[in-house]
Amino acid sequence: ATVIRREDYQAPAFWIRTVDLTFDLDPAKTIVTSKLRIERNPNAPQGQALKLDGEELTLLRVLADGDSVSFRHEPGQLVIDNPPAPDSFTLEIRNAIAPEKNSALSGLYTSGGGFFTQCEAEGFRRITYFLDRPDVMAVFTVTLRADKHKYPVLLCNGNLVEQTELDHGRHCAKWHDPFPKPSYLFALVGADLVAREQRIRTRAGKDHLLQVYVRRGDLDKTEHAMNSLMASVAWDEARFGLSLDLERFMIVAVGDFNMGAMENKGLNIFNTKYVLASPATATDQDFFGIESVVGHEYFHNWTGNRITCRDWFQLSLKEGLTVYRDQEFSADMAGTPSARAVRRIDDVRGLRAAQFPEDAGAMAHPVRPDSYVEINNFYTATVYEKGAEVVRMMATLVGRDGFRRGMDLYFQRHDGQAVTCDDFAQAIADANPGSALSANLAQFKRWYAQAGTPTLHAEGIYDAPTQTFTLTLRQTCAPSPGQAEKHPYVIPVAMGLVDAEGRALPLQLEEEDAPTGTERVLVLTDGVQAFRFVNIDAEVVPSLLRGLSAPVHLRDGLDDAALLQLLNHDHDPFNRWEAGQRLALNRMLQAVEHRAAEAVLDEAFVAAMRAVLRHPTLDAAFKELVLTLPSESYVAEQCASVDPQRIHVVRELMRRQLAARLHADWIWAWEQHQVREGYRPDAQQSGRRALANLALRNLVLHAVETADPVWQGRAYQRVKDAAQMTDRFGALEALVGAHAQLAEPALAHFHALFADDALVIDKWFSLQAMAPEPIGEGAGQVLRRVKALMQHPDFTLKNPNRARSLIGGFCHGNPAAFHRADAAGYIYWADRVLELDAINPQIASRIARAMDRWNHLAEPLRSAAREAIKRVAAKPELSPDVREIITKALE
Ligand code: HT7
Ligand code: ZN
Repeated sequence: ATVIRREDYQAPAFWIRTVDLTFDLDPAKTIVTSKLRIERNPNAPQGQALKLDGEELTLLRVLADGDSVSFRHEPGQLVIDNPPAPDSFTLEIRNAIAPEKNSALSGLYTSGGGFFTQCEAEGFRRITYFLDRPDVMAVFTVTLRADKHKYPVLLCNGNLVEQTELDHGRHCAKWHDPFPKPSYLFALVGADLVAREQRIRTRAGKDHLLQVYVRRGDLDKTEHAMNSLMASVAWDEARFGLSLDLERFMIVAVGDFNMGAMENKGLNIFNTKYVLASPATATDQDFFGIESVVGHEYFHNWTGNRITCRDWFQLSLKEGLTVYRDQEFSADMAGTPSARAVRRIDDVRGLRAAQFPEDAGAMAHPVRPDSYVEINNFYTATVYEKGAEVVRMMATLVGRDGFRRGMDLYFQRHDGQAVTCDDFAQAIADANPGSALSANLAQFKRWYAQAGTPTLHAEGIYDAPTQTFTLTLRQTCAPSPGQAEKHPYVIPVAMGLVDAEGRALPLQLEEEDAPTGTERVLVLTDGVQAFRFVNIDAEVVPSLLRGLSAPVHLRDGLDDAALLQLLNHDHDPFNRWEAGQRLALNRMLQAVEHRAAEAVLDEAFVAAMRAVLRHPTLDAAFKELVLTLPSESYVAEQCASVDPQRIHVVRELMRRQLAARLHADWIWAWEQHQVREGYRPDAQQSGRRALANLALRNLVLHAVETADPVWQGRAYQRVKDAAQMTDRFGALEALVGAHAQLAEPALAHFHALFADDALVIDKWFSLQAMAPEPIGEGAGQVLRRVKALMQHPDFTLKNPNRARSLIGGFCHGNPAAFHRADAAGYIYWADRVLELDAINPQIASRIARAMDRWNHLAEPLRSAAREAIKRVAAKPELSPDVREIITKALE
């Protein structure tokens, strides 16, 4: 396999300034004619051949300045050794492609009878020969020709400049995008679609047309996507002064799509999952996902499109920054400080569930990777979510206004360019001279260069006679693949000190004249540093790393009493939640370690949970987060040698105890949190529904234990007659999660109700794939069901959403059912990876990553896992995507 290295970057020998493309669209044979205006790059070594990228193309003709020119093929490239001598020349290429055969969904492909494209990262080379790299930016003019009856809508980036009728029932549309762009932002759509339209006038006083295109019959599910788009436009203007730069901004939904959505200039293409929603078919979480992905793709218009990446190693330049922006957007949309905290907790849960394990496993890599084989494998939680944390830390170090100044400078310097992560960090620092960021910029940038999650060790000592509290902070970071030694990071530690009465103490370091408030950010730059707080008149508990101010593990040694104090009193809601999770986690880890048969929960913990649940002022959404036990995979991450079965048993037993011992409280919670007004997917209503659904899960679980039919019957009734999906699906989850007898009829009823709605049927598949394995008897039940579901008429491997729902749900989302001593889960995994790889390597390699952490499994799982990975590795004709993942797993 060819390894691409960051250090080998070279500017291209040629630029492509303009592209004139014509598509004669046909599913079996589309003809692409491309006219490229090419210029030599005077700053590159002269005399180089022109090497255009191309994959799976049938070349029909090549002309240079209208004449034939000699060319040859190298793997993946068309080489013109002697391009015309002038500094600029025109190259005309004609080639054919077969969109209907494109099951990888990269390049031009068909879905639901229409044409769609996906070009990031390297899909454009599957359309025509090109310098398919992000630092080559060209102005595109595109003519689309297709059968009018089958493909009445013909869309491309930019502005529609011409529409004409052609012979033989065909029609033609010509589009021009005035903004130079890299090929990965190219898109076209030719399909039978309808659009929701909205005209807006922005703060900047310009008029724009917003459109959301969907299949006929789905228009009633586009209101939320359109509202989210309008909110995104308004937010980016208000928060960052960034206005929409196009007359027309289009979103198109497609049912076959490899990821969530794609930010093509002016023509975003979305997985239907992130567009279509009605209260009857989508949950609050789905509504939230749409808002966040619509925001994310829209925000890319500036962070990604106007300023793009010099090379793919800089991917986090656009992705980390844009995730940070979408997280801030969602937090602002949530409204209240408490709702903001709920958003942050949710983001941190995602980071810990996906990125921390990645950073500790076979695929660990820096936010700015140093090498790759297949760039598609690097659209990772590290590049996205840890990248966003790196941007968040910069914002913490320079403050909100300072970050805005930095962003302004970034656009002033680099608008229209393809740049690096260094350029971004430099702009933020230069706009904030005197900040902790600019003082430590070179060291701060280790966050881009070093892989692995550092650990922050903290020890606080209170000295009553001198009324001082000395906090000693120390950092370590374990080696990761290829990086044996780590150097200290710059770690912003947001913190406060909380006394037994819950007072937040004024914070004054000994070298300061006066306190600076009750919350501050300490900046750890050395391996070890001590901070001495003065005038501390009582014993305090340090509340550290508030809001997870850095993506690190915290080891502060707080005992139960201290954690209870924070759970009850911390002014920071994030750390309040964190304290509750740590209390639960400690109990789970103890039970896992001591193999206690029952793992009985102590009264102090149960009482603390009850106090939160019954708290008079805390928000329902926050309560739901506190009362949800840490996930099995999060518990696994804390274990040196992982026994997923054992963790599952412990968590299930604890769930049952909380269900039993808080029974009256769950009834109260259920009754108090019913939402009777009309449906709104906002923070307040969704929080109430989330807590009511958690209560129902507990009530049904207890009912099954005690053979009480009432709550099972209530849940079943809800599956039948709930007015919206959040409650209907919540009730179905409660029955399935408790192995209630009524689960089967409920599943059947649910399927019958939504048989025609692909996105709802995806939920139906994934719920069963992720159902808890029954404890004791019945192990293997979930895998048997998953295998049976693969034979279901609704199942297909070709649709990524469907494959992810069932196979991804099982392999990634159900550790106890997947990791089995008889290796049946691993055999299933290997078979599916191989099967999927022949269809869609990107989807196969995502499933392959379910084994990233095999090395941490307890025996006999570890050996069985290695055998399964070796079996995949032994297959000679693996895609580079899967080969890279499997090779790294075995290293
Ligand atoms: N920038 C996009 C990343 C992407 C992608 C999207 C859809 C299909 C395949 C893809 N490969 C890479 C999505 C985003 O981060 O906004
Ligand atoms: Zn993105």
